[in-house]
Amino acid sequence: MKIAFCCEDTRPEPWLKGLNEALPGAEIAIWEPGVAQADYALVWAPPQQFIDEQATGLKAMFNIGAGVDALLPLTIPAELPVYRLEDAGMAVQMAEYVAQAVIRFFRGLDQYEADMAEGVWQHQRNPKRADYPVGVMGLGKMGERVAKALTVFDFKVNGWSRSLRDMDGVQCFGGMAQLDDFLRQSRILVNLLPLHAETENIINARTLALLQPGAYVINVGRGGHLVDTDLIAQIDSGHVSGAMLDVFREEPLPESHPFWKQPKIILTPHTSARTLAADSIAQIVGKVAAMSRGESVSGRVDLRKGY
Ligand code: NDP
Ligand code: OXD
Repeated sequence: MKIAFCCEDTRPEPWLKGLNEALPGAEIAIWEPGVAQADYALVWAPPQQFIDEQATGLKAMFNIGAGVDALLPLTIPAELPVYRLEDAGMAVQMAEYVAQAVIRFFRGLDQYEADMAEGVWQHQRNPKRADYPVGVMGLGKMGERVAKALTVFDFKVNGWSRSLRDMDGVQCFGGMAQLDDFLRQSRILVNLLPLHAETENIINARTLALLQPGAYVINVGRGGHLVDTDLIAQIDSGHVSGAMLDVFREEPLPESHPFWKQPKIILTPHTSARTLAADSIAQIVGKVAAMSRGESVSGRVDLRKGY
């Protein structure tokens, strides 16, 4: 079996070592133009040239991330099965990250940190949990885990997805027709949508204005979901009280970007849920084995839908 590894900006060593250990006898090589045809490929943001050279001969292509937005601009043959990572150790990290951000906003920890840095010993008024309903956009592998984690802290949790879901302890909303109701009933907005044509720029002046006053935004989906200037305007107007952002239209975030200078925005460098090589390899190798037994495999991407 031949496996091609074509993952921009990814340190290949742990992947090659892990794949060699999991698949002794397989030939695993970093893709470069002109190399022999592979049977399977692991990709992250591959160039079109990789698709043109390899795609028609591949049995399957595995995206080593949950989001496949980097594949959407490419021309990929419809018959090539493309799979994405399903959780693979990322959902628990996402739940940690979002829970800490929600709790930070709810408990006013930024203010306490600022006070303590100034030597000020002072209590704020006790916040009321009921005043901080959280809305999670996207209830897939990440969003579901996040929504459930927040219910453990007794937050009122709303969830929005394309199709209407039914989740214990979460008030679910489905489709564009219910987006505005979902937003009106939420104060802290968590974005865990995939980025595609229907979701691009979805966090904008109109949708932010529908959130309850003193809103917060936690963007862990993709930078392209958020209209940056609209967030800054809503913070300046006082309608949005703060944000924690992990993903950006351009990464690394350019030095000149106004987010760096906005004290009410906390930034992290696309790190809310890191891809874990060992867990990801175990999932991919399990899927390759299932395919070779002729079994159906979950996590296939519908490139027309965009996720
Ligand atoms: P899933 O495919 O499992 O879930 C996607 C969810 O979004 C589904 O609930 C889906 O609805 C919903 N959705 C998609 N399109 C729409 C739409 N047009 N309107 C309403 N709902 C929609 O994805 P994951 O949970 O695995 O990952 C989600 C995203 O999180 C990734 O695409 C990636 O961008 C981001 N991510 C970010 C990471 C980071 O480190 N910052 C790490 C990992 C992921 P339905 O259930 O009806 O299909
Ligand atoms: C992913 C990511 O999509 O890390 O998996 O952003």
